[in-house]
Amino acid sequence: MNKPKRYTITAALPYTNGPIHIGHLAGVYVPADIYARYLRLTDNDVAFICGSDEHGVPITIKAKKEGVTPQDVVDKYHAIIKQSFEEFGISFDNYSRTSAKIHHETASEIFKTLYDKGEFIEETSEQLYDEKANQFLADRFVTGTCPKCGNEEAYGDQCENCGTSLNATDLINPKSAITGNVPTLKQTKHWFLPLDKHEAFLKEWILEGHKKDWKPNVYGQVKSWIDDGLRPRAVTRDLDWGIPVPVEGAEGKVLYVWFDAPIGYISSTKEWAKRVGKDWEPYWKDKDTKLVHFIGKDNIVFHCIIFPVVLKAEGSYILPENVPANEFLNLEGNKLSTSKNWAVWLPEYLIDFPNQQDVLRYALTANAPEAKDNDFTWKDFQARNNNELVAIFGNFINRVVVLTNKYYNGVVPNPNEFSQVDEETLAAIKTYPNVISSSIERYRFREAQQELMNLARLGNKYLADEEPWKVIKVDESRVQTIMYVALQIASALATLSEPFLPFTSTKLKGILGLRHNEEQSDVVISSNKQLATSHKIESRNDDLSWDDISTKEILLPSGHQIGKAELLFSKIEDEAIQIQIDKLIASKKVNEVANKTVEPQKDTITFDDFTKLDMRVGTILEAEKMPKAKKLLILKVDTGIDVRTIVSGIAESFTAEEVVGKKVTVLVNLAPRELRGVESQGMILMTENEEGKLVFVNPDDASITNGLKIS
Ligand code: B3M
Ligand code: ZN
Repeated sequence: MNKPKRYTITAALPYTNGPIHIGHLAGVYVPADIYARYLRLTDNDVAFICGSDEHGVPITIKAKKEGVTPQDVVDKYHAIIKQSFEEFGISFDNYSRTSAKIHHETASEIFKTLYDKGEFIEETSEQLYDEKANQFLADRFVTGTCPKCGNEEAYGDQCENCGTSLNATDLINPKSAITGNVPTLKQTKHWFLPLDKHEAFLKEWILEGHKKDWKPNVYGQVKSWIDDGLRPRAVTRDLDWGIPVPVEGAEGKVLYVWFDAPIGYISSTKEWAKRVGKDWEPYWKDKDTKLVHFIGKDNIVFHCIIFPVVLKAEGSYILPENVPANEFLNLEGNKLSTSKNWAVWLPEYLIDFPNQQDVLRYALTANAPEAKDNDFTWKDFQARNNNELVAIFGNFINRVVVLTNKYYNGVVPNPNEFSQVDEETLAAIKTYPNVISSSIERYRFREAQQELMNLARLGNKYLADEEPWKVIKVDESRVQTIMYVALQIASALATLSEPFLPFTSTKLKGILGLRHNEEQSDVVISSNKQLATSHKIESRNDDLSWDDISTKEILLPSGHQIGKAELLFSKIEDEAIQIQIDKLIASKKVNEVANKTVEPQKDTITFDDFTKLDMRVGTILEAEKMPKAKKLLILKVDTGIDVRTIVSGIAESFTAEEVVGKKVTVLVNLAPRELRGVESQGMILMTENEEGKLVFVNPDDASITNGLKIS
């Protein structure tokens, strides 16, 4: 498209069933924020839109588990998510929620329009039903084997292993996620969006139209779905949490969460427009608007096929120009998991690393899973900070500011004659905005950030080569020029770092005495403002725009007063990293215990009851299989009192040879019992480990874990 008149940038609406973690940040929010900030800096009209996705099965499952209502769950996490985004500097123009009235209205309206246009198929079909829970099972209420890749933990709407989008009835061996029951089939009426009917449009729009500009991972996934053949997809559900289906004869049914959630982008835009006194419609309906969806790879089908089909069928909307989905970020070699508590949670990071938002933004971008899954490790995080932010960026700025204060009381000196190196350096600064832009515009944020660091490297190298601290002793006038050139680089860094390191940029502008452009975004300014004011000094220069860096001859003029040196970044010590690693390991353990199912405790007994049990240590002297009995061994056990016969049901776990010589715990005063004609005079205490194998009670055996029952 020609230069867009405006941009609508959306970031996937997070499910409101837990806080944000680094996987969400790396995959969606940091890249989207870099893009939105960059566009604002380059004087574009931008609406950066997000909100909480408050419907859908994961939320009802969480509510059931915690014994609260779905509304309680979403109220709690909406507040937590919204606040952590603000503190982290994600500069949404609006953060809404899908339980908002405006959203219910907008989603209902779009459904109605499609319904009235005859875009849906109404069909009664057999759907999975949980007799015990009295409920239909769709989406994440049901798990089973993926018919495509064989993953045994596929969900009723999607297999996370191969990415295939599924209907619940496609699953092999389905199982209810509520009760564990095998579902039955029951008839119910639903509305289906006939995706197959839109195949030609999708082929032309994506397969032909976006072959070159969409990321290969996105394009490839979409192509394979289309090639596999599209099928009608139900857009309603039998559930009591969601947006009621706004047509007659649909009582007790709600819109499918993936029908309503993307419409959340539209309702959030409406909410924003109303608040700032704008018209929302051009942001969604004008052909000169560039619509870009930032999402994770598991959301591709919904954003590239289903939502566009809805928009197209509605008729008055534009389609996304690009959907730059990222791959997944792993953590210390394992898949991030909310349920397994294997994650770095944003609210915790913000507490553990105060005022270090930019370090995490930097590390996540440096290691972003743009083309393939990537791994976040705390060691890498530390190295990125210490070896790059501190040693390169921070070090350069610190030297420039300290020396300018030392030699010139913080006043930018007058340059004298430029050497060839000076000229080249000044010319090189001017190339950076374009280089970085070109990467950002192709959604290559890692590359863009590397280029930013290259500018800091250029600064470091310039100072190291020119050695003003030595030259000052022999040629004071040369040092004026050197410091002038170095200050120009510092000033360029202050502007060009803004999309990537917004807090650092604000701080650096403060140090350099550049006025921060406070109109950039309302959300983030609130958190950046404290920084800006804490560094307030006489501002004489307006903030520079992105293009100023390549077009203005002078970025920081002679005579301009800068502030005192202050560290932009500080070293992260090994201890701080170890704390995080220990925390991860501990939280995983706690979670394993919490998720383990142990048999409930039996009724309390008295001490007298207990003293009735006579347990002794014994040794198995002989063992033989009970003829024609799969489970039984006949043992001769030395109990210390006597040698007696005990019949034990352990033959499926041990051979007779294996147990001879083993020390065991024996309940010796259990009333004798006859088993297959042999009298058993006691009982050996055993436990069953998690694999279902019987084992002797030996605390040193690693397979014996807490809570296993001794019997
Ligand atoms: N809430 C899925 C997710 O968090 C979903 C995104 C909705 S975007 C409209 O992965
Ligand atoms: Zn699969």
